Amino acid sequence: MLHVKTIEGQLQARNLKFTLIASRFNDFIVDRLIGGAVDYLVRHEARREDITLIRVPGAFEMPLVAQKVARSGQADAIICVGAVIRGATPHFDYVCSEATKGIAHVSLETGVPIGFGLLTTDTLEQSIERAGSKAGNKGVEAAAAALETLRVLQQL
Ligand code: INI
Repeated sequence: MLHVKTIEGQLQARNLKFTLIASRFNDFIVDRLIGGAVDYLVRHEARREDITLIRVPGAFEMPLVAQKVARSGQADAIICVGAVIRGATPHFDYVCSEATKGIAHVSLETGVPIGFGLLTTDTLEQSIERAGSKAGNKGVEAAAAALETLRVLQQL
């Protein structure tokens, strides 16, 4: 292991404010992602009253709402959770692409870290696997990434 000055984020969420942005589309999957994210933050000492949940219709609407939250200063970090599942038409590709690009753009434009917990899967089964079953819970991963990134940014 190289001995160099290393900056890394401590996973301590005390006194931090988080906003979760969650889509209603595929809500039975998304509810599991929300549960995972909230559970992670609370286990890392966030207070429940410091976690706000905003519901949006679908993944496409996430970037605009994230932009308003980020610009308002009401959240130290944002976590987007949703599920886009491929159907018979190209609609899936447009929704995924715009949601992903938009969320990345908002984070870069505002400097607010955004955990990306948007499932983009070919099948319903793949989404279920990533929402608290055999492939983990993407909501937990997104909350962890948002917290760690915020803690890194605070040191730069
Ligand atoms: N939105 C999702 O979040 N997941 C999906 O799987 C999905 N599909 O498949 O259509 C979806 N579409 C809705 C879209 O995000 C917008 O809410 C809608 O187009 C209205 O603007």
